[in-house]
Amino acid sequence: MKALVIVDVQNDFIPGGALAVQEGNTIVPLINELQSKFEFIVATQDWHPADHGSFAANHEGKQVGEFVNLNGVQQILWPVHCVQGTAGAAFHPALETKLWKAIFQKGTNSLVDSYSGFFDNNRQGDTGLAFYLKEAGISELFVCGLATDYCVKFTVLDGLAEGFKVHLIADATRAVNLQVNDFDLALEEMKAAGATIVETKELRSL
Ligand code: VGL
Ligand code: ZN
Repeated sequence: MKALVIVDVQNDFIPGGALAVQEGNTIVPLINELQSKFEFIVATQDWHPADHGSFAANHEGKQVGEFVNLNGVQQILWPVHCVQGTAGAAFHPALETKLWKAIFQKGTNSLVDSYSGFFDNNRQGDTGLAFYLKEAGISELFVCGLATDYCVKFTVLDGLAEGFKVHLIADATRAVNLQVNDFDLALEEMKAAGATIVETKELRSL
């Protein structure tokens, strides 16, 4: 059975938010349309404690975009974003949520970042998403959301590593694009790992 996985469509990743992804808002109507095609929908939510180690503000003298060593893992520093319980961490207000089976929160351990909806970046922490999907008989994932070059990409790669067939719904994602071609590079990386790239319009007939 197939599932739609909606990654991090939260206010802080929308223009006006703390870690705004350009055009992040434009995917919301597409994702709402896609939801009507799926019987099984889950979402992930970036959900950091205020003292999270990925925030530049928590490293004296460090700026956004610089790197630190966080518990042995190289970590790029982000603005403070998606702090638990804040408006920035809430889902986009126009995003339909009532059909969701479950929400998987990630990035809750201050000592490690978690781009993937499945595991922390050092793979120590497990959100339970893989087990949950397998228990439900899901074998095929359709992934959309924010951001293509970080949380979407790592969710796709871990989904493949966990043995799921994975499709990226490319037009229902947007990238941070720290470098201008990061969206394209992320797509290449996902394809090389075994993901299929699809567009919303190909799913309209499902
Ligand atoms: C994300 C950077 C930091 C994402 C989350 O959702 O892609 N990116 N935290
Ligand atoms: Zn984050």
